[in-house]
Amino acid sequence: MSAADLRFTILDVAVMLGIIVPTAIITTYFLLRYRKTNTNAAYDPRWSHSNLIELVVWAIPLLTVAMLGYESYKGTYAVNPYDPRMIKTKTASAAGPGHKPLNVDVITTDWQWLFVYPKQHIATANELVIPRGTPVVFHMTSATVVNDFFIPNLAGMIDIMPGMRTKQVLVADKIGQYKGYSANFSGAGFSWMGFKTHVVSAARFTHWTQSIQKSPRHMDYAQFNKFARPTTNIDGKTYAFSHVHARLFDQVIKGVLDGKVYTTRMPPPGAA
Ligand SMILES: [Cu+2]
Repeated sequence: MSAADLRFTILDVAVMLGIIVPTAIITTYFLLRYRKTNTNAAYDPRWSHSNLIELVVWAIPLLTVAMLGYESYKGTYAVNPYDPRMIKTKTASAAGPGHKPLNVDVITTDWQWLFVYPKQHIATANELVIPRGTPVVFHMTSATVVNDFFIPNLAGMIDIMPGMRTKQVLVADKIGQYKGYSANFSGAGFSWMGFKTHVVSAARFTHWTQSIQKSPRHMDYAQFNKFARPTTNIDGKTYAFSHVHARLFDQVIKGVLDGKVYTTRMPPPGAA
């Protein structure tokens, strides 16, 4: 990730210089050569076309667009989460052979994030913890409307659709805390629909999963139906669950396909 960032920064600067430097040189040359006091320049009132100028003003933008187009094309395929080669190369380059990717099911509600670690039987709300150098495969769905999974410094935007599955893959190089949020406006609680992403060492991650496995809060489908009721201003609040039902993700999808709607109980009219 950081190597790619550096490469693209260098490319960006090179492309900008490729436009600015020739423009500055040509502008200076024209100002000097065609100034009023220069009597050496030929006077040509019937001039209308120059192949050299055409070449310069077309070649630079065409080369720029071609180069950026090629890089975008390559970049798009390099981060395709549906390409199995991507996981394999990431696994091999990250933690060495034999290191299996970590699966995380992401379920969005109005307006919270539930991260289920199916193998560890744990889940967290509004907080994601992942080990450094391990490929993480996200399977994502929404219990309500379309949301958009986005951790700007780790993973690109991926739409999460109700009743459907989408995927994202990432490997985090650096230990630290990263901001994640939904990039799709989805109503009243949207402003607080953020989540912290903690990238920790593999040892700390194991320790963390073990401590969450002792959490007194459990998460099954009945519990999820309470959790998924619309709630606003959960800013900063995180929850951890143990004994998470293994097929919760599929149950949520089935619920949406069956037309399940999560409603908030409204106070009766006139009540303060
Ligand atoms: Cu989107």
